[in-house]
Amino acid sequence: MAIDTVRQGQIIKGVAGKYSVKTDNGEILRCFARGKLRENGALYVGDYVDVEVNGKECVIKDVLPRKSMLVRPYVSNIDGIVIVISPVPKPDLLLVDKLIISCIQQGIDCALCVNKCDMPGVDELYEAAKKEYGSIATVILTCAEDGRGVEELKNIISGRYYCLAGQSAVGKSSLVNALVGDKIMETGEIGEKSGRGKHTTRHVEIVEFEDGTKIADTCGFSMFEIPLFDPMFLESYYIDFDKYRENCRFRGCTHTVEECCGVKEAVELGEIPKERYERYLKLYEEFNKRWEKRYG
Ligand SMILES: Nc1nc2c(ncn2[C@@H]2O[C@H](COP(=O)(O)OP(=O)(O)OP(=O)(O)O)[C@@H](O)[C@H]2O)c(=O)[nH]1
Ligand SMILES: [Mg+2]
Ligand SMILES: [Zn+2]
Repeated sequence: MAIDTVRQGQIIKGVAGKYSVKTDNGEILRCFARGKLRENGALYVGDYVDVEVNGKECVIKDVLPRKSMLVRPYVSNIDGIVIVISPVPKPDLLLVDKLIISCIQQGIDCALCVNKCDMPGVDELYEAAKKEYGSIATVILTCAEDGRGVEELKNIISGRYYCLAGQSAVGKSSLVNALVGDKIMETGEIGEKSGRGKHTTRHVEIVEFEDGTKIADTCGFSMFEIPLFDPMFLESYYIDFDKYRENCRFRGCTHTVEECCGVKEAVELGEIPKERYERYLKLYEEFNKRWEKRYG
């Protein structure tokens, strides 16, 4: 059969091998993938693709080069991440640290949103978040229920394409609804006993505003391993250590066992939060173990 046209567009949703591709003129094509692109993990939400249109049949046949890509959450071409935490479920700041490393690796922006500001314990969490991450990311306080801080979030993402990321049930989909002003995303509940979320969102989906701003709602997660690299480079992704690194006596100091270490001194003086540094040590340890076993 002759090919009618080849169209270009962006994948805005992918569920079970079916993709929604939005073309430049706003049309949504329902597509399947071809050949190698059918394999798991070959296509990301956010990908710009070439689509062959044959009457009613639309087939993705090519992916254009990606500007950025993340595996957790699974998105591409984003300009930045809004990491969401809340008092419940209990925040996992090691997960936040890892997401920030991913942002720096990909050269994209990072904001931290402390959601559910109507809940007890949020002030302490917000203060801790500003202390730990204030020099790395914009930290904001929001409430998806009553709309507090949502305007500020809108300003951060304005004119760009961000994804929301974080644990299940922190309120990512609720924030998308608050931004849109309508309940377009399904939201979940928190288990009474476990205090954990139930993984309500099962696929990534991009929502676009009239001014071209885009936000991707994503699936919550609690486990995430950064792709392995030599542990000696881990510290270079801690940009809040930058100011103190020059005070280290040894070049290539990992700020772990070395003497005369500027980073350790800054921790002693309270300039680098102790909790952030201790999580760095934990991640460094994890990386070392994985690095030693890298050949099986
Ligand atoms: N009190 C309060 N509850 C909120 C707020 N935002 C979200 N919630 C509640 O938190 C629960 C989880 O919200 P979701 O938006 O489904 O969370 P999610 O991060 O999208 O979760 P996953 O899709 O599983 O990753 C729901 O019961 C929401 O009503 C908020 O600002 N304040
Ligand atoms: Mg959700
Ligand atoms: Zn050092």
